[in-house]
Amino acid sequence: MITLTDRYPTRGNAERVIDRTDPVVWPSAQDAAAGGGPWSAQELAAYERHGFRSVEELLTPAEVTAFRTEMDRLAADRALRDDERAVIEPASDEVRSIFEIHKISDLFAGLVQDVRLVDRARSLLGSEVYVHQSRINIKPGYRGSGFYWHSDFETWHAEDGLPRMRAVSVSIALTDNRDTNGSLMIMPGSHLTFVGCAGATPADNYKTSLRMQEAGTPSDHALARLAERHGIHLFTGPAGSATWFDSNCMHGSGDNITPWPRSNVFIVFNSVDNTPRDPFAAPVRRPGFIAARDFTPVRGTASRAAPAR
Ligand code: 6CS
Ligand code: FE
Repeated sequence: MITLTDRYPTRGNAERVIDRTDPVVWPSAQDAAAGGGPWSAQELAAYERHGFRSVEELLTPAEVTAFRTEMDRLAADRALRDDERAVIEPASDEVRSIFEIHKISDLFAGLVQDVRLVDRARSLLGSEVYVHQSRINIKPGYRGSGFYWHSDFETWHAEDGLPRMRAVSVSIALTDNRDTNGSLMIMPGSHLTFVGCAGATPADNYKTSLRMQEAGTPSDHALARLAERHGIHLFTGPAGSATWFDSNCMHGSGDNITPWPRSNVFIVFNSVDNTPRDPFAAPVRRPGFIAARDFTPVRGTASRAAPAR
């Protein structure tokens, strides 16, 4: 039997910090830039260096209104609240996240196929892409809880079995992301370092990690080293703006005690050449609503939410 090398060992007895051995922008993307793809050569170079790229007004105000109304409808759905795909805030009974929204909602199903998202993901990953995970993080006002520092890839490698760093998240603001309401923070350049975390993955970890992540979080020492070297960038922007960020960026966000919700939709595109193997550091793989088992490439069409121009 062929045993797959684990390029990124994690969740052993001790923390291990190693260099990334995967490309950030995969080979064919440069051709796309040369051939007038969705990103310019300068944008690809900046993404390579920092691990992220933001786009102003990806969605029109009318589209933002449509998606936010749909988000409110989903969050108010009592049946969905009892569904495993809805994660409830620890300090209130409000919804913290809703997963697999592209399977629950027709409107969000259209968004994950939208060329404005798909073409940019294909260009960065250098291949056809499918949706590994979709979610809304509502982060309500007053008692919206944050997300501690982590690398998404560390979890998607350890618990979902993604072998390589060939996935990208796009975070789209559905409410204004302010400097006060718990907006996303990324350490620019941290995607080039992999922090293999100490501590084994507990059974059924996802049942607690989606509310408060413990396994797979770096030590204070490792975080201090990364923060000293890279600094911390806070992503603020009006509803409708978007940020694409590499799967291995060290990122997190604070609690929200302001009256203003910080609600974003996140879509994770994975390369069809990077489909999951067995988990690299977990007893069993996570359920399909967090780690898709449908690897059908997204087609890339005009969004149904976009008003006729
Ligand atoms: O475990 C996961 O897949 C999720 N957890 C976090 C903190 N970010 C990525 C993803 O939503
Ligand atoms: Fe994350």
